[in-house]
Amino acid sequence: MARFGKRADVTVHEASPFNAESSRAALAEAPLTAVDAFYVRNHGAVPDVDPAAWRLRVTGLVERELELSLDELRDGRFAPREEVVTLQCAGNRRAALAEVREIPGEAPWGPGATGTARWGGVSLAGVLAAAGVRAGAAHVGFAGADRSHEVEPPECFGGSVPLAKALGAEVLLAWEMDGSPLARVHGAPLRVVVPGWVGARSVKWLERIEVREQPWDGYYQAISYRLLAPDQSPGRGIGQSLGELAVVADVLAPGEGDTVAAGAVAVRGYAFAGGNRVVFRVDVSADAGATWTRAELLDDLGRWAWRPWRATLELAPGEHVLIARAWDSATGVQPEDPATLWNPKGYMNTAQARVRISAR
Ligand SMILES: Nc1nc2c(c(=O)[nH]1)N[C@H]1C(S)=C(S)[C@@H](COP(=O)(O)O)O[C@H]1N2
Ligand SMILES: [Mo]
Repeated sequence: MARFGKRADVTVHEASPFNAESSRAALAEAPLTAVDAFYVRNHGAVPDVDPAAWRLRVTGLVERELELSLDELRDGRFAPREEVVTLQCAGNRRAALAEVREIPGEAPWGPGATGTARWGGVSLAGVLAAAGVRAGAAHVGFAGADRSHEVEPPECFGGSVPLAKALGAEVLLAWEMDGSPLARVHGAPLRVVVPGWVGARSVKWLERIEVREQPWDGYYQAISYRLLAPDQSPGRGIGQSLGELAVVADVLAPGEGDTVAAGAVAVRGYAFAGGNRVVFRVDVSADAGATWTRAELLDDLGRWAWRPWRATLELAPGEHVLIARAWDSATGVQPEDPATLWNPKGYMNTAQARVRISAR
């Protein structure tokens, strides 16, 4: 059952910790994802943080440790900033990888562990400047107020990004989502938003920023959220720590199993490139990849957001498999096959999504 103000059409993978994803239809509604349909990814219970008593601590390799209240973050000493940012969980569309080979112990996320919102707050860079970053600093860590019991002993959720990314003005400490106060389930009173990076680095219920020499050594970065080769098992430092998202596109409408009128059919979806990359081309196929049609790129929401696209395809009556593939500004292109991307934790499924529809 949906909770935390989410709509009935979200798919709940787990009630506790609460984990839920958007439907393809909800993602297709508008360039910005409705907050009540926006996916939720939690590793522990949603904490109850009293915003009046809450403080953000800035520690580690800094000249001055800081302790900031919400009012102090918002009183103008740091310039307010908004960014339209697509968040995407590294486990988005894991279900397609699980069809290749089982992925035990991981939620079978479909295509809706992603969404786009206008986030409002201040740049992390401004707060780091106020603290003064000391020589030797190379990473900036974030610790949340939630406790995860997926780890023994339980620990807070956390992660870090390299200092160079943390100093980018686009990395936000956000208290607003689409112009409204950030919802509790999305990290109130304050969360990190790291554009272009796996959702896991956008730490919710932020309590502490730690400027470090080394990457975060907690479970969710040192052991989990790492890309492993098919024959590797998770362990401290094994595999590649996830960071920038890879290029990805999906078909959002029509959706899986839909029936449409034969003839000219409007197909819509999104494409997204992580890091500093942008999408420059999207192709769509209605015959399982035998022929491709160039899609029209729609709303440009800025470099940190997905690109909605549309293509018109002539469909004869019968069954069709719709596929989209995106190309990014580093000339990266989505690989074809989930089989080539399979990995033991089922991360970063950027294979071409297949949506089966019928035309009548
Ligand atoms: N404190 C905390 N922050 C967190 C998480 C968490 O479990 N605890 N999950 C992360 C993951 S894996 C993702 S994909 C995003 C999801 O953000 P959302 O729930 O607002 O959509 O939050 C990240 N931040
Ligand atoms: Mo995630």
